[in-house]
Amino acid sequence: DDNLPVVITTWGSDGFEKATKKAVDATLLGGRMYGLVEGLSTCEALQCDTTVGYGGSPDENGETCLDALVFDAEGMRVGAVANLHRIRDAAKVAWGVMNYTKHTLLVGESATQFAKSIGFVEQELATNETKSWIESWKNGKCQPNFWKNVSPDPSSSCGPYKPNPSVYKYTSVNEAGYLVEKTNHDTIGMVVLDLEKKISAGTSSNGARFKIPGRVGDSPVPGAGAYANSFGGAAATGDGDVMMRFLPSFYTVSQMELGTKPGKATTKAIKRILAVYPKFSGAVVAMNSNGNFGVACANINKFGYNVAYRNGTVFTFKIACL
Ligand code: SD4
Repeated sequence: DDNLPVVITTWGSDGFEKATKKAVDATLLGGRMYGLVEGLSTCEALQCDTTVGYGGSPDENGETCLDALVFDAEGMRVGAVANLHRIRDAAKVAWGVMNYTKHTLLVGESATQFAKSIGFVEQELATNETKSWIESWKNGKCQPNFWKNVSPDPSSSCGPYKPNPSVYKYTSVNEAGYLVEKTNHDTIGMVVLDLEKKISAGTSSNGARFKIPGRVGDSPVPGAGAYANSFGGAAATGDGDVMMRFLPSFYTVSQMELGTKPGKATTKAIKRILAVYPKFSGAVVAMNSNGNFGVACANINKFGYNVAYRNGTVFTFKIACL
């Protein structure tokens, strides 16, 4: 097929587009896993919308930690890292977990030690920007932290903290009780179909702003952030604390396996979540082994995604959400 490889990714802004194109080029050179990892790494290096890679989503302590997942449908080989500290290349470390271990998911400081053992170098993930965010956020002191769902202690002069709405444009509270930042763009989720019509899928993310330290999102969880098998692949973005309760990527791929078209499969996956959490915000992108793709989203004002082909074209679509 002259169009192969084909790559689909979440979010329609510049860095994500570049990552999508890079994934196609790298897949041509080195196959679907190389393409996937190079694509995800491109977003990490470009700090796509500051939601991928270093310099984004500081936790309560001001530290940025990374989540990533890589999934090869061939042989169902999977590697992931969660809450990775001080290492910028989360997708490559996830690939290392897949290639060099029999494990699937490594977490926290231990994931950092593993990364160092295979040659990655520790670097600070905070930037002047994230330091200023955390300072502004702390200035909303003595108010409830929405991630904690607790009341403030009026006698305390500092935390638990709350984001400063005027700074961060937080506009609503989602069904799980968390603040939703309507203007934010998120996680890169990617599905690659290579020259042999084999599929890889994966994610890279720095998670959620001002999260409780140790929080892990959906992105590194197989079946939640991404999933792939010989029938198709899917990847998700959005409110990971809610999404990981529904395994939307697994659900979407399972639907495609039953013969459902990608668009319908993603819609069903999103609707299952909306049935319980009507204000949930997120999206699923999917592609089947024929190269047909589909996308569904909820409560995002025009969700963007990218599709890139072998001839170098990248299409960025914006769609209305449920
Ligand atoms: C997470 N799903 O950590 C990721 C990030 C994201 O909206 O896409 N946030 O929850």
